Amino acid sequence: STRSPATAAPSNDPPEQTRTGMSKAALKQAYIDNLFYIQGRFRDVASTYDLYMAAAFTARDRMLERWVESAQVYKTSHARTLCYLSAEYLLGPQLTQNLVNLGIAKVARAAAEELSVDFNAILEEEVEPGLGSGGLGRLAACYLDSLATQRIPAIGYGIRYEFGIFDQVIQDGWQVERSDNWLRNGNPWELPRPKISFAVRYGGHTEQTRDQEGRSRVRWVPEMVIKGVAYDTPILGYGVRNANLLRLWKSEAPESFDFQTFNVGDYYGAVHAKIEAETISKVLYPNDEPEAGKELRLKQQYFFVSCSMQDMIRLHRNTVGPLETIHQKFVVQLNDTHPALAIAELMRLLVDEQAMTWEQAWSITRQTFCYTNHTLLPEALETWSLALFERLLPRHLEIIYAINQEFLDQVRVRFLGDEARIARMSLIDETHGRRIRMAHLAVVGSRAVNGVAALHSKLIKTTIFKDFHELAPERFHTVTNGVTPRRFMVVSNPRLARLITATCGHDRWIGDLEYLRDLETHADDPVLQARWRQVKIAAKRDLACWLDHHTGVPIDPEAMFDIQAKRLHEYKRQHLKVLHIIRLYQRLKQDPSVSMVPRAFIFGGKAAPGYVMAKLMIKLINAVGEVINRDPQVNGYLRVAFMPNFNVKNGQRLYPAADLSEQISLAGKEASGTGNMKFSMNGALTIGTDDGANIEIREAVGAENFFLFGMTAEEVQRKQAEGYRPWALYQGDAELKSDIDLISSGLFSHGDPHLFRPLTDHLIHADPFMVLADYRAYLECQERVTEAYAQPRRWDRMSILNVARMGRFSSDRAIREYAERIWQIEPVVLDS
Ligand code: TH1
Repeated sequence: STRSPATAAPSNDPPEQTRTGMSKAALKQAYIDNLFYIQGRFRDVASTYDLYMAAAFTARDRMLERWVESAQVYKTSHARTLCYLSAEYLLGPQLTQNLVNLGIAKVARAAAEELSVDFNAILEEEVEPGLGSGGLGRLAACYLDSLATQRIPAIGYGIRYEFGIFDQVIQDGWQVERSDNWLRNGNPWELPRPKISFAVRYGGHTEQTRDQEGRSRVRWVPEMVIKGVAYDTPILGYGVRNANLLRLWKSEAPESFDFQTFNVGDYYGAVHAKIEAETISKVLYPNDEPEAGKELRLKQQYFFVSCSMQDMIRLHRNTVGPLETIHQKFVVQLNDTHPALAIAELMRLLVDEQAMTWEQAWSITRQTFCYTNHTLLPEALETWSLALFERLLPRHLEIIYAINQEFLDQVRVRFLGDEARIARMSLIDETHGRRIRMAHLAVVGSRAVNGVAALHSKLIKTTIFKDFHELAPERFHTVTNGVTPRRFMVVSNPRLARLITATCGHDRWIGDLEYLRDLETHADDPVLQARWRQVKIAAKRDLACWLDHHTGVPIDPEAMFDIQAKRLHEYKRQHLKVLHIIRLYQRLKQDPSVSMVPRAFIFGGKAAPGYVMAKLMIKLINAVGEVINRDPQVNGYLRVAFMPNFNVKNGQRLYPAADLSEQISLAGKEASGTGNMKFSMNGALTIGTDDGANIEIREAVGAENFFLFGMTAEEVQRKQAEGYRPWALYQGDAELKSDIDLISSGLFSHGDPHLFRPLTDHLIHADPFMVLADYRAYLECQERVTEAYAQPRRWDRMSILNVARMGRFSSDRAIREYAERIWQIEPVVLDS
């Protein structure tokens, strides 16, 4: 029998249920057991870390039960399965999320507290796996949650980076990067699978050979072979018993030593080979929109894609059988072009290793893949130099040539004699010194291509993929991004979740966000409005307290919390926000008697370590904050704080506390945005441009409940075609000029007029993201915001309606659209 090792009261549950029972008594027992048998501790000597681990294992045991059950049902059901390939997953803290999806968040907390465990303290102990850089990685995590919730059998494939996105600290106003050693204390959520491992090859050359039947074949003789080992993390759905799998690959040397090398005495060389293998999954590239050409990045991409495709073939063999049907069993979704090499790799596996004909392999491959594009920014479109590619993946280059030749032959027939078109569509770019265009490979090898918001999907069809759209319009789709309300409402804003549930009289909205509409009829109810305010102010108080503690900037919770939190990038225009702050500052300085709605400006976000301008923008924000926060003439009205290390955990502190959400990218540049959704779901109003998903959010919540400003994407295109001259705008607007001049005067840089010159000069002379062109419209729109905020009842109504109408932006809706329109995958219901 399972006797307790410690002192917990004996449980009343029948013994066979205590192991993973959900009652408070069972949870207490399990907690004590795990503390004892896994951490080797008893209550009195356990550290907060031990207590966290025991809680995590208590949750995990219960997750595994569902996981095994799902695996069994999926195996026998012949259900189609989605393989989601993504180089990034930004999961965030796991414990609360998993307790919510298990349906035991409340009782687990109660159980812990009866054992005198401070639950909030153990939550603070948790480190998050930062295996992504921004919206794209977080989107992948939201989709995992919704795939399970929508009962879609799915495997997420990716890389188990040993170091995720760097930790950001702010020193003297500058960003400083610290490495993220997230595995330091162990990871209770993953299960290593040493027996699930595959060889991955690099370099060398190819040879023509013949098989037994005399058919010609290609043999790849690599220069280096490494091993990928699977680490599995279970992913639960909400309100269902389905559990899916996140499988991340870690790179290792095939043997701990190359003994041949060792025996001839090259001990150092042998160890070096091991280190080289382990380097591949060592660290995440921290750029949100990548810089191209890094060899290790290409190695990483091929590494995880090769392991994943080999694993998919193995799973198909184990369950279904004939390889010819693999496209009926699996759909592979490519999260941007980072995994696009999977197309060439599947071809190689089918043709070279499984001896399939090229025609059949191509037909299967073309039916297997779907590709999501996430950006139009030219510098983010991945290309690889042919020379590098050939050196690392000689066989894949041959395959890509063959795909390209066949494809261009088709184009030639359709568009006779249009050589310019052929050159534009080729998988090889000959204009910038021969490079492989990964986006073209992804489009040619996929049966469906989609953008991530309506505007974005329209733009890809008229710009980067115009020729492809003309060739095969039926392959282009749109699926607007979504975010999971479990994490971004229930987990991060429990007070609001409780109020919504009480107001609606049910909590069905958590599993089907359209039910938030039940709030609409209460939008003018003064009782709800008063409670709504209380919930908001409580979240603001929490955030103010955190910011005071971590930045030393005291903020009045009564002030309007005006927040911009996202990666630092010129196209996202954090500097436009800064110009607004400087304008208000100058207005107050010029007329100290002027009265204002007090505002706290809060920023958060990381800059790519090599992006000099973005780092200078962080310094500018902090420098302006330093002057304003210190000046008693203005700091009753204005405060500026920069939250260090914006990640999922810290984001969860921001979204509930925002009154105003800043979504001010240049129209046409932000493919979708997802932070915009997270803020709005938590009752913030949006000030935003006509860009990405902002457009659809505005449609959903109503134009009267959204602060729109600035040029449209079309106006941007027109202005740029006419020749944009920021200098003229600078000269023509006295306030704009004086705001920029104040930066270059040295006021914010202890008298140094040079510090921010690169930034101000760039704005005045180039301004590629047209900050100056939208400046006036932005200021005017902010006046309307102030006016609305000064009328609390009106503001509350707008805030309630924003939440009530956000149902469409649940990732559940997005996943249902993918499943129905793109994947043709049916849910698998697990009963009991
Ligand atoms: C982001 C887009 O910028 C953002 O608008 C969108 O909401 C999000 O993806 C999810 O669709 C992107 N992140 C990356 C990251 C890399 C490369 C391209 C993009 S686009 C590394």
